[in-house]
Amino acid sequence: MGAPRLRRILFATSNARKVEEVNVVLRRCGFEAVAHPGAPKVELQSESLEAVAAAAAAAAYAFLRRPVIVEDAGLFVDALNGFPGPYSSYVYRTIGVRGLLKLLEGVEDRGATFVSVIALAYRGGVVLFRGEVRGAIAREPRGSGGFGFDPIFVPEGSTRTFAEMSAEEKTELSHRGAAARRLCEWLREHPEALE
Ligand code: ITT
Repeated sequence: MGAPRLRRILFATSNARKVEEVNVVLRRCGFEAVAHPGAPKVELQSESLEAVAAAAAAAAYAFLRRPVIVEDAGLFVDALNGFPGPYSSYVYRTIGVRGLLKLLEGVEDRGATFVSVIALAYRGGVVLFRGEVRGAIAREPRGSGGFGFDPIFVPEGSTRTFAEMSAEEKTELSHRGAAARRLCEWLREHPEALE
């Protein structure tokens, strides 16, 4: 007997790491996300991750005509009043990890929250799943795993950065893992959504 078949769901993203992490959770509950980087990327300019993810998912669904998930994530730093938050992708591409550390030079309050919002668009509309993790911004980058700001984020209860963890360990603790677990519960209750 082979392994039970996983039900596939399209994931409109250009970030292969996101797919890998979401799949750590989805595979356990009988689903598998498949990257679909070809869907048009509609990036609403908004301070709400929910609004960005929902608009992107609706646009991807209109294009693909198949159930699809989109994720929007951000790092909210307490001492910077939540910056870069919804602008994390842009900030990462412009000033990067080093630039963010520079903004926090001499700052004692290292608290931060990573937030993930997964939007599922299907025939019945758009459903949102949110996950968060509290943590601290390290004084310097450590580790080579993960992506983005992983080398400087130490989740609460750990001494290691996300970049010092395997994808499985990170997902156990991460914002994305939490959002994916919510998606998973919902899919179990609404299997017809993927038809
Ligand atoms: P998409 O194609 O899915 O949009 P993206 O990488 O541009 O991929 P986002 O728009 O959600 O993703 O950007 C969020 C940014 O926040 C991302 O570029 C990272 O710099 C950072 N980020 C989000 N989640 C992260 C995580 O788990 N670890 C480290 N950095 C993360």
